Amino acid sequence: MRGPDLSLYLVLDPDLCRLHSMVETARAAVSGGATIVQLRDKAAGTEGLVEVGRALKAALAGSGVPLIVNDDLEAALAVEAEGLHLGQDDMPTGAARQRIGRGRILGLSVETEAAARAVDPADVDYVGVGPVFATPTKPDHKPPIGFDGLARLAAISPVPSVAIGGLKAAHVPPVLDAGAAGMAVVSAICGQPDPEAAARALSAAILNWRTTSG
Ligand code: TZP
Ligand code: MG
Repeated sequence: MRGPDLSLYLVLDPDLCRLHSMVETARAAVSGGATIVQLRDKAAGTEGLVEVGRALKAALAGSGVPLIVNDDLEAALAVEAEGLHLGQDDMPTGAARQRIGRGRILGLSVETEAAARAVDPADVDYVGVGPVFATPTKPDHKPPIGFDGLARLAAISPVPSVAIGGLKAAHVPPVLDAGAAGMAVVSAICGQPDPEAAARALSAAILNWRTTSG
């Protein structure tokens, strides 16, 4: 199976998305070119995730854009999301793979070289690498790794990498030059006055990089 298109990866945050709601933000971002969407709500609990996850799944139906649920395997299964994203402190990826089956996408956050080396490509489809920059969106983030760190971790990782952390449209060239398959953003889309236009600008920068350097 070919992997998902990771190039413009929207991570939804309920607080930052307040202006347009997570569902409306996702819909707008997909119209603008987002290729994959993650529901990340640390405060929701499984029931809350399932409720908004179902609404997101309905909003994305027919778009071909996969929905990934962060942290919560039970919610991902209940929503029939296309995938699950885990961090280093969440359940082991082997156990997660067993539960979600082969047909779903499994992502893993990686912040260190040791963690990148430990990724098992039999279980993990992509890694989220970062934070590239410090970001107020995730107050408890690990030390920023910069573009050099991103390049190192992307080279070590046996599966495609998505860069995350403080990234804006201007960062598309250095992110893709570093070997990442895509860029994940929260605040560059969530809470923007026009999330569709924000996604379109990011998408255009990715297309431009591909035609000039890719
Ligand atoms: N993981 C590492 S940084 C981050 C996550 C979820 C937040 C990125 O948010 P933003 O607003 O794109 O900097
Ligand atoms: Mg997690």
